[in-house]
Amino acid sequence: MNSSKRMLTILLALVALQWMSCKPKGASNAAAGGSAEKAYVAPGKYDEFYNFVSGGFSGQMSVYGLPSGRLFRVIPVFSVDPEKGYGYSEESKPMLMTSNGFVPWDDLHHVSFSQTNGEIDGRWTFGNGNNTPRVARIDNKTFRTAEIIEIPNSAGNHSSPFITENSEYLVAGTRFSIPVGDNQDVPIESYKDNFKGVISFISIGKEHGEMDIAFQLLLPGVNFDLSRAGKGPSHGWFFFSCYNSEQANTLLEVNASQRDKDFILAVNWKKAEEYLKAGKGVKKQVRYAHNTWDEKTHSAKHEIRTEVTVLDPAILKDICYFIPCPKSPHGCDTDPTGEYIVGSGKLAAIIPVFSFTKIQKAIADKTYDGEYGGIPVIKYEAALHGEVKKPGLGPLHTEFDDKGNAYTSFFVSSEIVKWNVKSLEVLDRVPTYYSIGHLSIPGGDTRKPWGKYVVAYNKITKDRYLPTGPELTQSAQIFDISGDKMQLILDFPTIGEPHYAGSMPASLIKDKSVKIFKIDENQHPYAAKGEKESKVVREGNKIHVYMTSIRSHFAPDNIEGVKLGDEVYFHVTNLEQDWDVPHGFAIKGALNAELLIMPGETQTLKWVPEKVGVFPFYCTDFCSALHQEMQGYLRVSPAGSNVPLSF
Ligand code: K7E
Ligand code: RUQ
Ligand code: CUA
Repeated sequence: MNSSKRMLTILLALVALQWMSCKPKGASNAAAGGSAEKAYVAPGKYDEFYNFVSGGFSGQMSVYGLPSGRLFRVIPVFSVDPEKGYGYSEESKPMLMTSNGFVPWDDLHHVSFSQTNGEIDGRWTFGNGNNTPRVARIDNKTFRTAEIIEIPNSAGNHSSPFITENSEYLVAGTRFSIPVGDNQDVPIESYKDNFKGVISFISIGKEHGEMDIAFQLLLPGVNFDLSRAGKGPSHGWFFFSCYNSEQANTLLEVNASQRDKDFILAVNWKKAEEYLKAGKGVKKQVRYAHNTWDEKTHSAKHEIRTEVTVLDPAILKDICYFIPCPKSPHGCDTDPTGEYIVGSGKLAAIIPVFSFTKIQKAIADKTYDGEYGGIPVIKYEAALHGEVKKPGLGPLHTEFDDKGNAYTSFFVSSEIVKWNVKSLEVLDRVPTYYSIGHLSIPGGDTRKPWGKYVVAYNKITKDRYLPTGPELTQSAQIFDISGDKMQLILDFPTIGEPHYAGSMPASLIKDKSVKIFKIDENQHPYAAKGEKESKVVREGNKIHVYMTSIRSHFAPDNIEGVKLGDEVYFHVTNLEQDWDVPHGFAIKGALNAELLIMPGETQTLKWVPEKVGVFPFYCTDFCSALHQEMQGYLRVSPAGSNVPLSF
């Protein structure tokens, strides 16, 4: 073992040790008296902020109130959700289609909000799928997934869905470099020759938010980790952290973290746009899914797209620049002024802060330290504003308040450290319970933060709650940051693993929230817009049940004449026109989940009976005093029997 390998092994062992005993010493781990009031929102009162939290490997997003920590909704995004029939109804299944078919799970790490002039505008929330590379758009008026786009030439869409200040683009940077192009069956050992790191710029429609892959950048085989757009003076640029600049394909020989410095990649996307206009892009044949939800037909449409335009920054020299950044950078965050870019090396003992002005000067003067994969490397000192010295162990992510301060999460030393962006002076530190990953301040990644709270999203819960067997909930903690000192005011459990989260003032969304879907506007092809339109129609072996639900019955509720070999489609229209009166639908033995149908909506459950008999169905959501009576029967007869269709 050479000495640098030995050092690294020791460092990794230390990190592991810290992981096991990460309870900060000498700190009081309960909210101090009086501070709990700050998180108290009286019954019937509204929270000040909506907090959208990624669900990690649950594949979902959840919505909490701040500062109360009350859970309002779990939004199904990349994973099926039987509670809402998402991924079970015929209408929602296409949302989860990919170029590999139906993929009902993903790993959702980050959220971002649409912006106008660098401020949150409240229209859409985006989330990334880290496994089968995808990005989803949630419509904040309905709190539903409205669109999912798959990312070709990519694997592990981690550096996503970070967004530019007028929602021109959001990005998707591959976590794993992979072989790109026609021949992908190559030896893994040929990594350095064949593997590429690809970043996608996804345009967002001004009016309706629809996503489209505008272009991709073909880059050396590093791993892209996180990113942030420039803002204000640095608008037009995007910054990405990357690790594994060794381009190692195994960690077993501790190859991937040998270099003293990895990189931040600075991308001049305005320049990329110019090249694109000038026809410098190369069209590549690929296959990726694009799925959209239509609110009028209450259905998703799945299509496969087949082309992307690729730009090569090793040829088009002035799009991309690497900046050295110490030891395995993770977070890469730009401050509200747009001048400072904060890198966080997971194994580094300092936080480097880069200056956009200095980066521009270094590019103008060509203050380079050679090239990496054909891309200029700016000299570290030439780009550096300064380093925060001895801030803590294992810096991960940084958010900002509206007073020029930064808040960095430290996984290993399990704390949040507050420091001043200009002076780089450490101002305060507070322990987290335990081992914080991301952190979030409302608007803390934009030009307009609301510096009232910082929320820690912790990886380990340990002794914070009553034990629940081997697995404990993951957890968030809210700190009041309105004063000089950060103050813990609340813990709350999360759904799945919370990675990044965002918060916005409730006023941006709450009055725009859709209450019902108007039944007259329902364009679902199998809608029954009144009980009189309810019917059962046979088309070959397909039985279409045009069913209505209203408190407290289904129509029709007795169906006969279905035969073995038939496929039954229950198209259930909820006729209610009051806010929050869903009806559910389930039938005995269906190899499926339920439906949950909101007022004015039609949803379809497909059922292929496998046995002769009489099968009860019922409403699954308590809807009135006669909810329990909301039921019916369907009779299945042998194939070839002459029971006539009746309802
Ligand atoms: Cu959890 Cu953003 Cu995937 Cu850092 S990443 S902790
Ligand atoms: S019934 S109100 Cu199913 Cu006891 Cu619920
Ligand atoms: Cu409808 Cu219960």
